[in-house]
Amino acid sequence: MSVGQLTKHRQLGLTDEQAVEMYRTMLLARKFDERALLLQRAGKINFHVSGIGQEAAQVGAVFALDRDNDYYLPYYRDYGFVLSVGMTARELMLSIFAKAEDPNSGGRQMPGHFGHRKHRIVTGSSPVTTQVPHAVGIALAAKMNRKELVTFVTFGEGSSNQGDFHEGCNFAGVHKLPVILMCENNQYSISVPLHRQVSGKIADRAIGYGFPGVQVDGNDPLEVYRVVKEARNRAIRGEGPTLIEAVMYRLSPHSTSDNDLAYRTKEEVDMHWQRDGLPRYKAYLIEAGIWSEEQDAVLTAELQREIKEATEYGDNAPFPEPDDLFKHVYAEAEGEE
Ligand SMILES: Cc1ncc(C[n+]2csc(CCOP(=O)(O)OP(=O)(O)O)c2C)c(N)n1
Ligand SMILES: [Mg+2]
Repeated sequence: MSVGQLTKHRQLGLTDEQAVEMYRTMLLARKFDERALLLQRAGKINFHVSGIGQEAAQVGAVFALDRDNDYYLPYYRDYGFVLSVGMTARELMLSIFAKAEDPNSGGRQMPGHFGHRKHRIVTGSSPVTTQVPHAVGIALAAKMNRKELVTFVTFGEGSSNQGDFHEGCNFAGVHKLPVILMCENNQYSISVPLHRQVSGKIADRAIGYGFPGVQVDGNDPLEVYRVVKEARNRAIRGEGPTLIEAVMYRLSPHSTSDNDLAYRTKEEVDMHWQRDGLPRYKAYLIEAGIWSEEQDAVLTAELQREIKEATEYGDNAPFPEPDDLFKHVYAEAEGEE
């Protein structure tokens, strides 16, 4: 690596501490995910949708945003995303164990349906890409109220064929709204490979709506940071939306209910493990002289403890009361709590 490449994070305006913090968050997301898969196999939780292989883009993107003001509309694989915004491993565990204290939905929603009022993480719905028009609407409100913020929304490449995506893009383009749309292109929509989903480039779709579309290496957190930062600056200047296509690979099966080797080969999956963004970024930090194998061992042990404590907390926490079933679903009659 050249000297320039070794100080890339500094050139982008990140301190050494922030660059390491990004790595810590990526690793925490990975450890959470691995534990969730184990818990599902052990019969402790019912279901898990893994985000393994997508952490680099998720974390790189959120670090480029304003975590005190921006609005966040993640999709179901976004553990690295929501941990970067400020959710904790304990909160994610409460969600997968479906416990009353789960901040996402009080244990009522399927896991992966993130929502956290304090962090402005906006709760989503199960039909894919419905979060895009929501993000566009919040961006419209921000523009009307002259608030200096952006909305950041993610979705899969398969989902970008849904009408909601196109309607949202068109409206956002016409009204030059401060919204950043990031497609996590992981090459599959359940069992359907990319070439059977779209014939063009996802990023090029932005041209049709009159705003820039950028393709970026989704395994490189610093590149994703760079393009999201640029997109945010554009949005704040009043120049409107940006579509970002982060190219990555879904290293896990679609969900714990999926047998991926029915439609892809082990060789293909193994090849993509070689491009995993997590060890690649660790190697960058070590070569840049701001990280070491010794520090990495200490961090790994610390995160294992954090995950263990979060798991025990989630496992032991009480389930929601049956009487709470309709809370936040129907309006309550006057006089009722
Ligand atoms: C409108 C709608 N159609 C179908 C589904 C079922 N479904 C859930 S996830 C998914 C695949 C989406 O693929 P992609 O957008 O590429 O995201 P990925 O799962 O690969 O991250 C489908 C078809 C759904 N939730 N909503
Ligand atoms: Mg996909």
